[in-house]
Amino acid sequence: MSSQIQSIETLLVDLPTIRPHKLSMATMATQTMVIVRLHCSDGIEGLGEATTIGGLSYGPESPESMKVNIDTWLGPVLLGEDAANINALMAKLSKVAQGNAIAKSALETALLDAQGKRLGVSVATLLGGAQHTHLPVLWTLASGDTERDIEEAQRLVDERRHRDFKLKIGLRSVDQDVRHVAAIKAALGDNVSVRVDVNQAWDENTAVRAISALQEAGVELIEQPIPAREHAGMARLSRRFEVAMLADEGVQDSTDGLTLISQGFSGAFALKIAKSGGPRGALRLAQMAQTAGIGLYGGTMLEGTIGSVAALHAWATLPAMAWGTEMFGPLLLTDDIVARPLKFAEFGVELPTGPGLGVEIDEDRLKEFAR
Ligand code: MUC
Ligand code: MG
Repeated sequence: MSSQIQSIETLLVDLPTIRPHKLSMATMATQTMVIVRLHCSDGIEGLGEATTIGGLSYGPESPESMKVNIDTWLGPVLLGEDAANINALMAKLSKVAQGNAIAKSALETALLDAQGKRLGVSVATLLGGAQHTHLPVLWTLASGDTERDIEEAQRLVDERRHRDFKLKIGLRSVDQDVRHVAAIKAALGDNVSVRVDVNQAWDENTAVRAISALQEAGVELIEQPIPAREHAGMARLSRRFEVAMLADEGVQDSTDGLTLISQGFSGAFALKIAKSGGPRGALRLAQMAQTAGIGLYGGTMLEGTIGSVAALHAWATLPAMAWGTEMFGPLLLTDDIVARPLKFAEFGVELPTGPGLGVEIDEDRLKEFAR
């Protein structure tokens, strides 16, 4: 029996963060997500999430523009179509809309969730099958205060919640940043991994100076030190240093992946379903990375539970990722809009079992936080 897409609802949801989250381009006190509810003629609902960071400061889509674009352009072309044919539906979306990767990712997630529920299988099963049910998760230290970051990290290590930490730098001077990172690494010791994310804040000369000092301090991974478009620069930095480079904003999808690989980049790619227009696009990039010997990292746009779970189903289908994942988004928020929160323990998270995403909305909470 076929099922048609009947209606697509979008809601802006604002959730406060547990503390200010300071990135080089924005300080977050709330996270805004666009929640997609896709209703099908067989009574099945698919859930999706479109989330970015800091309004328009991270990328060209804002929460408000994603809602308008789904309501006006993307959603209407799916109405009345066969809900089960995700290939055909996503091809239709690429035809009517350039870009808009995050909005497309939310719709693809909702289609996968609905189809999984229809067949009684998890999204990971739809994507070929999970190879893991527990995935490692790091934590980002971004309070802006060195002592507070050290206390936060030590508590999380003691609780066995996280043992890998990413530090957000690039807002202050290189000397201040290096002192901050080195103090944290020295305090936490050799049993934890310390990485930095510069979010494109440096030019290449500054990056060379800073990375030498960070390598000396024991940092293990340098994420997006220079602007996203500077693929050749990223390739040069990856060859110059022993410490590994991680491409994030510079590798949105497999097209960017191909450019970086052909320029001689080595290191790792941060996969994000939001950057690649959905879980399937992120897996296409992962396959290219594996072919080229590039390490994998499961990245987040600081999504809430729905978006994080969608990514986890995709990452679970891959071989163990060299750099783990950062799917901690729900833990950065004071509240949640789902009935059963994700289980974070033993330095990682458990993959929900489905059907579909395996996530259920808490309607009261959703009402409370919907704009
Ligand atoms: C980014 O650029 O990686 C991921 C973790 C975090 O704290 O910020 C994000 C965005
Ligand atoms: Mg990043």
